[in-house]
Amino acid sequence: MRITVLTGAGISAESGLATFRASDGLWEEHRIEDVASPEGFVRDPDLVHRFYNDRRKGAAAAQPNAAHRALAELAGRHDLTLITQNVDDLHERAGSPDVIHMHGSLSTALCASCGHRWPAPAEMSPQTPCPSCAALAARPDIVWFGEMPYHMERIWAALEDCDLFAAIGTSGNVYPAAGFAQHAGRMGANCIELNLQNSATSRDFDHHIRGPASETVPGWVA
Ligand code: BV8
Repeated sequence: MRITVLTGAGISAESGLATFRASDGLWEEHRIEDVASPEGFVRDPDLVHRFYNDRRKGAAAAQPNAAHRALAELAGRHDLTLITQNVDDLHERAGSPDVIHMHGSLSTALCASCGHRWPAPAEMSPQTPCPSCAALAARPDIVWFGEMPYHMERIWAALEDCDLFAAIGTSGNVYPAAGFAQHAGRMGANCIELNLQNSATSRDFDHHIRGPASETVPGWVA
């Protein structure tokens, strides 16, 4: 059976990483849309680097939970495509072999001048030079609002080919990810939503499993 899974911030909540909704979309009284945006980066690159340095530190201190581990184990038994909206590396550290980070990753830095990518240092700043072209144009390798998510061709193919689509811990507020269940369902997939509560797109799913991911995901993959 071909399975495509999409995860959101809710799968990392029990690892101690705040979700966007839980933080009321705020970080240090800044609206996340203002920080996680190209305009926000141009306006105040130091603030945006601090925001991601903070999250990079939090992610490094967090541990994968039973939900991350259950998905890693599932990859060993089924044809699984794992797509995440999350920028942490908890899926990789739980053992998932191939994680599609559609919104980028805290683990890499990107040079806005030459496009070079390299392992992100713990602390980035506007003074972080690109190791390839030496320009002071380093940015977090994150997809901000208004930017094109990564790996979309591969993602559309996985949505169109799968027999089962599962969304775990996502509020269904951000597109194009929020439209994935509808797309997969139209192409014949059975869609299941694992979440604490209803999301903005619960109507797009055939089944709903309610509860914390660290309990529901291991039960679902068993
Ligand atoms: C694009 C990286 C086009 C940053 C992120 C109007 C209509 C439709 C679309 C738009 C529109 N206006 C603008 C748009 C487009 C926009 C968008 O969708 N805006 C929204 C606000 C309306 N989208 C974009 O800009 C995207 N790009 O459209 O590009 C384009 C086309 C061509 C060329 C160029 C461009 C890019 C969006 C990416 C933004 N970057 N992340 C960072 O992380 O710092 S988004 C970020 O927020 C996350 O990645 C994630 O996607 C989103 C948060 O969502 P969730 O992961 O769902 O987290 P949330 O906190 O919301 O929910 C947590 C859930 O977990 C809840 O349901 C909760 O119940 C559950 N939960 C909690 N605890 C648990 C749990 N579940 C289980 N167990 C638990 N323990």
